[in-house]
Amino acid sequence: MSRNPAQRAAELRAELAEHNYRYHVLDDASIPDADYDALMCELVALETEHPELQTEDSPTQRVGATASRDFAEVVHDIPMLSLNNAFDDTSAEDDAARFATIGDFVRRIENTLGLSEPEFSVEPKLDGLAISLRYENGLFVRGATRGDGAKGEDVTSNLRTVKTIPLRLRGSGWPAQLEVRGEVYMPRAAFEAYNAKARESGEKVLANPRNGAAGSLRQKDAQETAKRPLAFYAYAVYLPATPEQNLGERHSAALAQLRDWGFPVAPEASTAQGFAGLIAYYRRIGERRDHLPYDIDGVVYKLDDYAGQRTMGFVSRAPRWAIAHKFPAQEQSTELLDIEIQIGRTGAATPVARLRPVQVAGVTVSNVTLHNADQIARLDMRLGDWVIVRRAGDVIPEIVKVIPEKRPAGTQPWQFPDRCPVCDAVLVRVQKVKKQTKAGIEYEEGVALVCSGGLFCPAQRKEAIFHFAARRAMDIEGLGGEIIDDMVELPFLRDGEASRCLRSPADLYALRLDDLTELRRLGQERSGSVPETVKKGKVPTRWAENLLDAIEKSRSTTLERFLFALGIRDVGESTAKALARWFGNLDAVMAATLDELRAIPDVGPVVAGRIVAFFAETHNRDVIAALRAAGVQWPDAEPQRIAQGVLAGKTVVLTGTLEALSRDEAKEKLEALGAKVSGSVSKKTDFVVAGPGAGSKLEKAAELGLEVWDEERLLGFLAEQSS
Ligand code: 9MJ
Repeated sequence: MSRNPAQRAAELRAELAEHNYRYHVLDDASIPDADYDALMCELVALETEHPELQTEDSPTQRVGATASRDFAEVVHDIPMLSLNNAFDDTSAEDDAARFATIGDFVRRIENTLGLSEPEFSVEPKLDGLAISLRYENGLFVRGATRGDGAKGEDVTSNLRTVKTIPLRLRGSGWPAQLEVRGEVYMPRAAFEAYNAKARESGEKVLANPRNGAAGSLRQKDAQETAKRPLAFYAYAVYLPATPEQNLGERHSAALAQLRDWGFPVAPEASTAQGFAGLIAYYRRIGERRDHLPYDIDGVVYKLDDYAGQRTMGFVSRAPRWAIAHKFPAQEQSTELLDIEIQIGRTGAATPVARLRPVQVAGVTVSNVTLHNADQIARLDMRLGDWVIVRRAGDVIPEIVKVIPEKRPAGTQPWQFPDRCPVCDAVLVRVQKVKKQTKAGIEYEEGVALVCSGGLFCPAQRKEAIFHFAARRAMDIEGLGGEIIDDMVELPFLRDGEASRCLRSPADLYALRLDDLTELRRLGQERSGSVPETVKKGKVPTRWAENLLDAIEKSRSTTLERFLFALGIRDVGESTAKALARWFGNLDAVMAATLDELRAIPDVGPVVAGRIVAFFAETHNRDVIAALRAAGVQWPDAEPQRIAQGVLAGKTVVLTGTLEALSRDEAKEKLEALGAKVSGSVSKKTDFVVAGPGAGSKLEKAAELGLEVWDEERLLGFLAEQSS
């Protein structure tokens, strides 16, 4: 930053002009509003201190950016005002200090007009696009954007598509010429619905409702605008024929009149008395902000009495009789310091952004959970980047975008690590199931990564041991959640000279009575509930003996229970049973290849992948070896490789396009029923499933006289099997 005020002012002017252009002309804000406001404040302060630095083209001297060339220019007969903004000093101790700017605003009016506690029209400050509507003899004739306040763009045909803008005024008594101003906005629900549809059809989604409104109004094709769910609220009215006059005497009454003529006015618009009334309104609307059907970024106070407004007049281009009181910003920019991977209890790897702490809507944010690797790639987040953090109301903070202009040199795209940061096992990619219906499985967007070190990863230890001990797994009675918590957190286990926590299920089989009494002692000490009897040296050992018995009993088990107890992702009891039957012994299961596993009727490709990844981890194999060494055993059996599905022994060929199912899904389902799905038609084929566009395979099937199913028949058949 340059020290020289003239240089700094020039820098600020250039920077603000660029942001202005991007925001108003390109509808692509490059920095959050709060950053823009801060730059503007700095420039205003510099120019106030050094008036000689003020230039004609300074952004402090106008309202917006120049109009884009795509639309005809409209000169506003009555300039479109901008409002001065008031921001809270959130570090202030009391309301007077926190709302000092509002206090000054009210006092100035009171002093100038010799009033106390004047009446204000109070309105929500919509976050949309300001426009001006001209009516002649009750008919809508022209609509324009604000542009720079003096000149805007003629967007009449686009505005005609906005359903809440009256094309003809209702009632009577309107002046021959009327200019109504207000905000075009996109209601939140409409924005969500629009984006959901756009996402589905692969079209571009809108960044936020404000961008949505601005972009929609700038469409060159009004039919395009008509597709966007825009709405309008009126908040000002002028008489172009007699610009020195107002409509009636009070602004609140003029708004009521506009309502009668058919204009929508925000239902939250009201009146309030004096400073206290304004602050009460600000708080009331602030509380309702997240529940309003539209986005607002503050409230607006306007002296209600028009005569008073005329007396107060203007400074620069902003009125002295009105002010916008902004809510603390919901978006802030900050630096992305790191992306760390957290491993959850079940092994799910979640990336978390570590940020330089920043205040967002009144709360300090330093960590933001990211959805998945795809989100990081889509936003192209890189370490050292400046990012925009958004926190709206109760919503969890999120990173909405990277500021490309602020990217330091030499950054690299972020790569999801291959290995678990806690235990170094391989992270495997999985698709999370959103819902499962008869028609098939619906997956969540993007892939998730999961640590495959289930048996030994410290992050997953509790869950792994809990599952291992479960009734339907190793059935260790008495080994429940709280004891497991203590076991993996307290150093109760004597290991040579030192003591340590339980690390894996294999450790269970080495436990001795005094380990468990030590565990009980440490647990009671931690919770501060050591009974008197224990203090006196009497340790009850009954529960410990029972637990040791239960552990002992679990040593003799079955292969299917043992396989289930390992906690391999997606290997439930029935898959464990299928594996046990198919292979007969553990070594064969551990050595099985993907293809061998996929031959089992109950095992699809995803589950097969999980099994292979699990046994590929040396640490998992070590824990299994330790369990066996500790005497955990089961009877082996002869492999029983009989496919049991209804399609066992049948060969099926899929051809053409299927609509309700993908090819892979159809294949998986048929295989689950025991079928072998083959790529080519031969005499051995039992039947062919053909969708539209089927070619030579269908011909061949006809030649061989094979049975041919359409997709409907397949779906019917599958539904029958699963019902
Ligand atoms: C918004 N944005 O909701 C004004 N505004 O009045 C309201 N803007 C305004 N009033 C004069 N409610 C200039 C701008």
